[in-house]
Amino acid sequence: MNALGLKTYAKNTWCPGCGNFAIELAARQAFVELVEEGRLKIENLVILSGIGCHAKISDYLKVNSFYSLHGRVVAPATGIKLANPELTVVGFAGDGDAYGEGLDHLIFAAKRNVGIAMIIHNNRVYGLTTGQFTPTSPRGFPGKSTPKGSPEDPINPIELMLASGATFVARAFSGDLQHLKGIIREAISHRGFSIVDVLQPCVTFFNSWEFYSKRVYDLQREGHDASNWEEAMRRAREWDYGGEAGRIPIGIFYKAERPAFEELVLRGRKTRELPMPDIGKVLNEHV
Ligand SMILES: Cc1ncc(C[n+]2csc(CCOP(=O)(O)OP(=O)(O)O)c2C)c(N)n1
Ligand code: SF4
Ligand SMILES: [Mg+2]
Repeated sequence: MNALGLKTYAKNTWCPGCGNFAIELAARQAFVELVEEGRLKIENLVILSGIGCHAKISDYLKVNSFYSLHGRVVAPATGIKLANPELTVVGFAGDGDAYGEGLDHLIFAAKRNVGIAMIIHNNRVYGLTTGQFTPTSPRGFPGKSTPKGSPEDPINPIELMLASGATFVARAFSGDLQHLKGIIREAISHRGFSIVDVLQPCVTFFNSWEFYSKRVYDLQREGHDASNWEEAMRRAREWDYGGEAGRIPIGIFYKAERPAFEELVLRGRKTRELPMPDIGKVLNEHV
């Protein structure tokens, strides 16, 4: 299999220079490598996306896909994983999508350790709806809905995911393709819930290429111990997603082994082997 084989014929409408291109390419290369290594069956892969510029990845990748609603990637991803735990389920979501509208789903998936990988296209802006602020926009961000500058401080999704019990928490930068691909591979291969916050410049509404390029450094190259939760939290606090920054860590903050939600719920059984209620009877009794 080659990476070009996983491209569709859909016309790509992302703006030239958008960080989404690198995320799509890195994911496609990661899928192909995992297939070639015998660690993934392409027919068992399901991707999901929300609504936004990022979501067009479902149009561009020739794999099983589900185009969901804004903020609703995690819920159907969880349902798909529970319905057939043999599937590899990868959700692609925007920052407005995952950290705003759908935040509660994300927190509960982390808490439960549902076996899905979430890749967040974090451009820190609503791209598709032309430039409103999101939960990760810095204070003072002059978006369309905040022309005088957002008065709010951003949330730090790395801290939030660590506090929610996520067993794989990473950050990548779409300006470092090889590193991003490696992190996506690790996230997909992880047992349980994994999240990768990808710093993705939106060249049209929040061009952060230079800001990130000058500041990112690789946690793993600096010997970070990803099994140490307290140390992960300390590294997460090196940058708060504000406008000012010294260095910005990328790589795996935290990784732990815990049984996945579907293993605990299904206990080795396939969903179709579980006793199913007679839906007609239930409806007749309650409607
Ligand atoms: C339930 C719902 N709320 C709001 C919208 C309108 N809407 C569509 S895309 C979008 C913003 C997308 O931003 P983000 O999730 O950050 O994705 P990006 O476009 O930046 O990739 C919004 C608010 C919608 N389609 N559905
Ligand atoms: S508006 Fe921003 S996020 Fe959307 S395609 Fe253009 S550069 Fe990318
Ligand atoms: Mg966005």
